[in-house]
Amino acid sequence: MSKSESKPLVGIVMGSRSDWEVMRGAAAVLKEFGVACECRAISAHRSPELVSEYARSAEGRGVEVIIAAAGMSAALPGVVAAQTTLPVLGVPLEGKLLGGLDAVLSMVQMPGGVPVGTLAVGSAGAKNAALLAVRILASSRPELRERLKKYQAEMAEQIRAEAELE
Ligand code: RP5
Repeated sequence: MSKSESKPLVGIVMGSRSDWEVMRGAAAVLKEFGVACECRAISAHRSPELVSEYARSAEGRGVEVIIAAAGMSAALPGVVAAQTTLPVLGVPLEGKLLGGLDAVLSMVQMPGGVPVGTLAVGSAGAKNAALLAVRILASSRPELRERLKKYQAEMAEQIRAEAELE
């Protein structure tokens, strides 16, 4: 991917601006890979029309993958997935009561026919959603595939270098 390509290929949406602290981690990973993204706080419950507008227009703007994060009664990924054929990656976020289990249960109970690929809760999920988005994009972009291989190799090398505890 050339550094000059600035058209957003990934859309990151979240249910509230309060989710940005975690989800900026996804944007950071995409930046590391030179993948442009657009980030929006839109709520399935508080602004349903805005979510529809977003989901229905994303493909036309050139977006290829949508990452959708939400906490509590986490409807956003499913509502987005219902209105697009783009792959939707769901990131459950921690709420105040159940540590994110509530959001996990919302996302993994999508009815057949409306797929949402659900990641881990919180910052690990945000990071992995971005990496999974890069893997999806890499299927038709060999340069991204090479960057992913380098990323994995460097990660393993860092673990090897720090493996010894005593
Ligand atoms: C969800 O409710 C959002 O995704 C957020 O995680 C949670 C709380 O939102 P705020 O009350 O902080 O706006 O819809």
